Amino acid sequence: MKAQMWNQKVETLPREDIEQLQLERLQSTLNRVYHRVPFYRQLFDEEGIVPEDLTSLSDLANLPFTTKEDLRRNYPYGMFAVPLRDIVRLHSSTGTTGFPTVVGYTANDLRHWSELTARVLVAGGVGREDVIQIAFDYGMFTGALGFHYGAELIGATVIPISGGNPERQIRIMKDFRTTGLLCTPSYALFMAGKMEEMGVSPAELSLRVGLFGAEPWSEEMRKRIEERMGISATDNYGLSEVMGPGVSGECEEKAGLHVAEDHFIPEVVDPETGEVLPPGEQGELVLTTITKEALPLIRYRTGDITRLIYDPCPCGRTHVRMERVSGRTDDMIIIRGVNFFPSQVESVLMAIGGTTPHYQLVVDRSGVLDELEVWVEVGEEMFSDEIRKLEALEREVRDALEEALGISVRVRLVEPKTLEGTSGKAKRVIEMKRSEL
Ligand code: DLL
Repeated sequence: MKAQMWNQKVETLPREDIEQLQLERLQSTLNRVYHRVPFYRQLFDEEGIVPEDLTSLSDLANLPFTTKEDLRRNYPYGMFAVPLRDIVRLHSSTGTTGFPTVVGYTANDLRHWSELTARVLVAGGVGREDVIQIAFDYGMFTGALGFHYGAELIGATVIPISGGNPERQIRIMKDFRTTGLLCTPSYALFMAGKMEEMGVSPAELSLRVGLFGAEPWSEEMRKRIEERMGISATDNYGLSEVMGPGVSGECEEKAGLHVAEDHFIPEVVDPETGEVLPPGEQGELVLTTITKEALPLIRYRTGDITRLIYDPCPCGRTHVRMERVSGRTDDMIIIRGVNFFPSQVESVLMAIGGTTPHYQLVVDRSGVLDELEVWVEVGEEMFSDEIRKLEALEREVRDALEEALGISVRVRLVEPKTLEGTSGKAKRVIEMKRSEL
């Protein structure tokens, strides 16, 4: 069967045509930022670069990066390339460090954004007959409103329920015959648990597909969600600075997320040296926007670790795929010289029975040696069981983690409902001093 696409012509453009389009749009973006954003004018002047220097896509590698720090320094509107009267929407991200960055959109930017979320929604199996429950938080976060307008553009029925109140979410899901759920993967799993508690089986719902994203998650977590909710789940990626959701999303092949290459140019660089890596190598994703009017960004360092897959996708889309994001450069944990991401711990935990999907990593750096303690919530049945069984489970989890990570790990099994999720992004890592443990 032919894959469903929102914009077949653009999504299947031959590579040559994509690259020609990218070059033209990049040249005009460079011109615009040089003449309209003092930050870029100064940066280019310092490096002796004029926009006309860029004559091929490979010249992009010679341009300087833009970082989150640059956005912060120019807070709130310093990086905008249009006057405030042309901005029709603002969003912001608090970020992990709590200092906000502000992002703006012109009317055209919003049209493009809806087009791009429509594409990933259709790729994820959504059509005009669907009833879509958007359980991302509405507000300054880009997740809910970004998908909202794409879903309306398709003609789907939107339930703008926002995050929170899982019992109500499930009741509405049942009564309104929701067919598509949109939220963070951790919240989806949390709701799956609530459904079981409420005695609502997937067969009583009309749910068919789930579009999840906004935080890293593992293949094992996808399987758990699909099984427990009886749906097909796809991964969706984006970031507010660059636009929000819609930057890339999986198709029904579930083997990488197609990047909207007619709007963004992706590169993967070595996070240490900034060198562009050969196709297929893992590194930090760098994105350049080539259609954005309000906040164009040149070579923005996303901090997200992935690789680019240029092999043709069986779905027929020609836009390059990025592998699911394994973590952020600033989320990488280094314990006694061993580097890993929380998502690797998640893969191990999800494969073990008796635990719930809720976990947290507590990193203690106060002693001579850094220690990792993994808190895992135990299922109701298990918790009411004998202590001997709990001890066996604790050993099983510890052995599996030690084998996978190659370091010693302390495991703490915690009572059901200790680590329950919220509708926002899951907080997986806590750095603590020993006195706080
Ligand atoms: O999280 C936009 C979004 C909303 C994407 C809904 C998908 C669905 P921010 O709040 O600015 O924007 O956070 C962006 O979240 O740099 C990644 O580190 C992480 N992230 C987003 N999507 C994924 C994903 C939205 N599918 C930051 N897998 C990004 C892993 C993701 N990490």
